[in-house]
Amino acid sequence: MRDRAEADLLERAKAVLASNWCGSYTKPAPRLYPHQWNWDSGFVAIGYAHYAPEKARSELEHLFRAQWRNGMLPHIQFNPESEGYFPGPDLWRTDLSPDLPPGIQTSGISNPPVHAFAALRVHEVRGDEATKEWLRALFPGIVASHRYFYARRDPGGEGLAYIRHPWEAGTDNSPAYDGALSRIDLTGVTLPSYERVDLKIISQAQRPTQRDYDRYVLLIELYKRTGYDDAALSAECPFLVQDVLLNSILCRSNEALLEIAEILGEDSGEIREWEAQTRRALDAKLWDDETGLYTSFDLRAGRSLPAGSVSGFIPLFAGVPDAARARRVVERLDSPGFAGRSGETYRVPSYDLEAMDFDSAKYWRGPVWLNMDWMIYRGLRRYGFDEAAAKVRSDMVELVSRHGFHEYFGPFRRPERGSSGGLGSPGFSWTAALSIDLLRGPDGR
Ligand code: 2M8
Repeated sequence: MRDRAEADLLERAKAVLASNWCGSYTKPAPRLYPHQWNWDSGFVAIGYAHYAPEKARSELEHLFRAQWRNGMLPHIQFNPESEGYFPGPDLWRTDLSPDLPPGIQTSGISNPPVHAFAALRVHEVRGDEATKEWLRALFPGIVASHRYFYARRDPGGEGLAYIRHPWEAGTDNSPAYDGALSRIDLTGVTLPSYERVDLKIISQAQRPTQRDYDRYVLLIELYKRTGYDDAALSAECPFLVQDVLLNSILCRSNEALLEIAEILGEDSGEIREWEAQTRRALDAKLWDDETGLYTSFDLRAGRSLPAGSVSGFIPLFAGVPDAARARRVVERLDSPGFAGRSGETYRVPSYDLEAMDFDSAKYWRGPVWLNMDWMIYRGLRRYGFDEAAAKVRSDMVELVSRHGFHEYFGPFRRPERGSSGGLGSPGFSWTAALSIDLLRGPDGR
């Protein structure tokens, strides 16, 4: 902890988590997201590790109750007592799947598997017997969730899992997906009628468009028609993307699982194979030499998606690039597209500022997200880019000190160039939790 101001910030971050705590897990935001979200909970557990270990443990225990029989960890576990979110269980109808666990309502897609590195971080911070026993109990579920990606989402056996919905990567309306989504033809399609509850809470200027939502809903209709059958969806789903963010996180979590297996004295043969294969495939297939950034691959079109998303920096967090390639990635981070021409932006905008489809207010099309910053910060430290890491850290601290723990932030320091300040929901859990980790350290990889 560096000074008094940071100590105050820490207390304010804890207050955000306290008010979003739901008894056994933490909702991502007070009104906008009233259920339990998968990758949010992983990040949140990291924050609790520093001062409320029982909550850190409960967060992931509660999440894994919703794990499907095929190993998939759904992206939302619905709280039957909470209303006011679309799409809810009535649209998802995951009871049509034979894999849904009894008595639980969930969505029918997954999320980036952050849980192994999150659980390892909790163990690193605590280092006690209770945490080790908790890790032991979580281990088989986490392994099964990785196995699901390899068994059901990698039909070519490449070591790269595909997403079948933008919500699975969590970077929902990133311009990177526009081309792939535009192939979902809406003409003549009758969708169930629905109401965008999000727009009652947050301005349309900061949320995905109606057309985006129509496509999101259409994909869910397709899943229901197949009874959530992954083999059928591999053949039929118009949106199949080997996502660079999800696979980088899978890769970092494989690495963490190897460490956990070692701590627990568990067998790690299968994990070792996943780890090596995904690391190699990411570096070979998802590297874009022209732009010096990693990017996702559109399996339906058989080509790479445009490389301009903040997700392209996350391979650093997983230690994927060699030293020379890592230097190129950092050059890109310092380029006008991500750093601005005269330091007018906060690190790191979610999309290239100089791209046509950049939008400084619209969710994953430009604003800064602190979970991305946290992973990039740790990635930079891992490679020894300490100065670049320090810049990311000080921008993170400045953003939350000035504006509070928002869901995302306008990337500009001053409003003349575009959006500036806190955006989306205030009181956002992962922003608070990862700020706690950043402020409390100790710094690790
Ligand atoms: C956002 O996504 C949800 C759908 O899952 C939404 O817009 O309703 C994304 O930012 C996602 O990454 C995040 O996990 C979720 C909850 O914070 O909100």
